[in-house]
Amino acid sequence: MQVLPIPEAEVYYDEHFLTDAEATALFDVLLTKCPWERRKSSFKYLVPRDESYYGEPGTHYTYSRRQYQPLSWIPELLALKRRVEEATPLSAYANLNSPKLGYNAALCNLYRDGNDSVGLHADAEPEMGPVIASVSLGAERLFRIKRHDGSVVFAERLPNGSLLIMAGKTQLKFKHEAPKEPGITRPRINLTFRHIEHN
Ligand SMILES: O=C(O)CCC(=O)C(=O)O
Repeated sequence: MQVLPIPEAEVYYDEHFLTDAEATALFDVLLTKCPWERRKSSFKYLVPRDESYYGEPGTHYTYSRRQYQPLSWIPELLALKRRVEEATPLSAYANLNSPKLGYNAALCNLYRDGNDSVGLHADAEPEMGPVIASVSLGAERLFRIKRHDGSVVFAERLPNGSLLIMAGKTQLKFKHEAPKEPGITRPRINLTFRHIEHN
């Protein structure tokens, strides 16, 4: 796991977290097992990707006026969550003066092809912890992290089986996106593990 040298951010990256074979097998299972849903955004347009949301009871949250109610973990996601927790460096929590909390929910995104995307945003809802771990499966897609002035600090195609963890003040000081890439015809699944806590 490498720490990316981005001043004011805290981003960890492992391009080969899962083997290609593991990642492809997981992709195939999730593609058929998750109840993918294309939901409406706050402006009544369809969000340009399909989603499924899993987690422990009580991990519901609202984003962009969409309510997310967790489905019960399926074994494949629970096993992956445990591996992601093991791979998450202790420093991600130590730097926050926090014990290692782990993850209690996962948002799954399915980008059916390059016309699907997620726009520039930060995951900074008050109930969402600052350590967010993102596993990519399937087609390689561009992932960018930008400062609020628009300057790009990270732009890489996240490969099948990679793990990228955003921690510290990354959600407060930066935004991230997976832009449209019309030439891409293959699907990609992205899983973001989060820690949701309501006070
Ligand atoms: O697909 C990705 O790599 C990013 C997903 C994302 O930003 C999110 O779920 O909040």
